[in-house]
Order: sequence, then structure tokens, then C-alpha cells
Amino acid sequence: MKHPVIDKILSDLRLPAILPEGFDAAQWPARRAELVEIMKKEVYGYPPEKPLSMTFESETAPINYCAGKATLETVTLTVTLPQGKFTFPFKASVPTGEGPYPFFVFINFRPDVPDRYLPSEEIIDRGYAVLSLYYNDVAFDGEDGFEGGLAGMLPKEDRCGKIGLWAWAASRVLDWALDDPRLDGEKAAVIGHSRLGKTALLAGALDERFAAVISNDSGCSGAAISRNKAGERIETITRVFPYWFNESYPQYTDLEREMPFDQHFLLAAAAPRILLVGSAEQDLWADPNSEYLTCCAVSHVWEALGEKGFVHPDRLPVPGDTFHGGKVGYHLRHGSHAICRDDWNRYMDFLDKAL
Ligand code: GTR
Repeated sequence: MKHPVIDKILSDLRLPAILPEGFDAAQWPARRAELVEIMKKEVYGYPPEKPLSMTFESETAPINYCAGKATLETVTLTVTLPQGKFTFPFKASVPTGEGPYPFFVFINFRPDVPDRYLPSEEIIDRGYAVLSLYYNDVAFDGEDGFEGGLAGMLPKEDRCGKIGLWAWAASRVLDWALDDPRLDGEKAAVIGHSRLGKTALLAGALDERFAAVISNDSGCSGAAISRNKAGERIETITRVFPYWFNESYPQYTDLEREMPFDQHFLLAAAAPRILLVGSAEQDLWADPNSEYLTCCAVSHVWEALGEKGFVHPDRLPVPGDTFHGGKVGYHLRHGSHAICRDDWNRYMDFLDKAL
């Protein structure tokens, strides 16, 4: 399908090209690695490498959960890095019965299961497990001089932003999951909302073992293209939340159009896997149009790799739209900034068919 209206909007943004002239699919692994490197260097910083080793223990025996339809356990991971050991917990809600189950690694704002952002019983009833990780257990979401948690163990010079540390932790939860026969390691999705949607996108870019990468209302420095973005911008986000990013990202304040990258580099790094973006009508701070435009801007990468990209009409989205015809999906729901059952159900509707 031709998209003259959307193509004109994108060409006016003058986005840096994701793929070089004459691109050949065999070049994708190398180009993908470059895109991830650019986003680390320019925006998020460098997370720690893979740990030297990892051990885990279940703090509690799995408890009967959701009337016996699932078990719930708290798992404590201890990760050994060159700098020392770091320990953090997560919670595993796994359906009982015949596995292996597809599963979510969900990075959340609270440790609770269920939680207003985590309708765990509905997720279990649909045949998915969910491993939920409380981000403050990894690195404090606030100004702490990078003294606490994982941040406190790492060198201060050229420090990683906290989004990068939370993303790294999501991969450690995945390490655990891949050893659990109840879970289907080929069907792992990483998901988060808002600042943790940015985190999920980065986790999916860093770790190709995630078969699906899901951003809910991630907005600025997440799914939204920065050029011409409405609502939050680099100036605001790096002033209010400098610790989310590396120390060089603020240099692009009000220079979005000059940047040698944009957020389409981050989303393209999910290719050729599943990429799902969700927006909310009233979430103008995140800017649904800019989130949608990023999906439009990356579609050709999937196509160049022989996959269906983003199937969408030649217009901006309206509330109620769901475009799930390719490997890049987008929805715009009614209502405000949150991850609600409606969002989860749309993601699972897509994954039921695609995974
Ligand atoms: C806001 C921030 C957004 C978004 C949001 C959230 O204050 O400006 O970028 O991440 O927080 O995480 O809920």
C-alpha cells in the first residue's frame, strides 16, 4: 500500500537512514549491532556485560495461586559481576498444567502481584506466565548519586543510565526463565509501561532472545520519534530525570533535528522479531502520533528482511485503532496514561497468533 501522506510527514522529519544504500539482508546483524551501539553511546549508556555467573533461590515454595490455576513464587537472583555480587528478587506467576508456556518479563513500578498494571489472573487464564520485576529493587528511580543498588557497584565514570540497568535486569530474569522447563524459551516477550516501556524497548534491543518487544505509552526517548515531537522533549526529560540516561544525551536539548540518530534506531533493533507499541488517547505527553510515526519509519527494515512490517493506513491514528497485520503492531486506545487490561489483551491477541 502507498502512503503519500505519511511518507511526506516522515520525509519532512529528515530522519537519519536506518539502512545503508544497497542494503542486503546479510548485513543486518552488523547494522543492528551498530544501531544498538549508537543508542548506548548517545542516549542510555553502557549496561554491565553478561554476568560471570548467576545463582537463584526460591524464597518461598510456590504457592497455590488463582484458585490453583497457577503457582506464584518469589525468586531471588544473585548475579556475580567483576565488581562483586548483586542480588534482586522477582515474582514468577506460572500456569499449572501442561507447559511450556509463552511468558512475559514485565518490568513494573511496584512489586505487587497482581497490581493495577499487572492483571495476572487474566494473563494466566490466557495461557501465559508472567515474571515481574520491581525496578527499584535493581536501581532506585531517583537522584541517589548512583550510590545504591546495582548502580552503586559500577564505575561512576561514563556511568550507564538507570533505564539501561533496569533493561539489563530484565535479561537476567530471562536467563532464569530459559532454564525452566515450564516456560517456552522461544516465546519470551519483554514489556513495560512508560519509563519502563522505554526500558522494555532497550531490553529488546540489547537481547535478541526476547521474541517480542512491547512498549506501552513509552513516549519521549522510548517509542516516540524525537523530531517534531509534541509533549515531553529531550530538554524536559533530561532535566527532570537525568539519571535515566547517560551523561551525554542532554547535549541534544533543542537539537533534535541535528541528532545523528532518532528513536527509530532503537525500535528497528527489534527486527525481525515482533514489535508492539501501544498508545493512549489522552497521553499527549508521550504523543501517540510520534509513537505511531516511529512504527511507520521502521517498517521497511522488516520488509528488507523478508517479513511483513507495519501494516497501516495512510493517516495518523485515531482512538480505537489497532493495526496488527504485520510483525510491527500498534494500537491507540481510549483513556489515559496507564497499562490496563485492554492493553494487555491487545498484546496477547497479537501474540496468540504470532508466536
Ligand atoms: C513522566 C515522564 C515520562 C514517562 C512517565 C512515566 O513523568 O515524563 O517520560 O516515563 O513519567 O514513567 O510514568
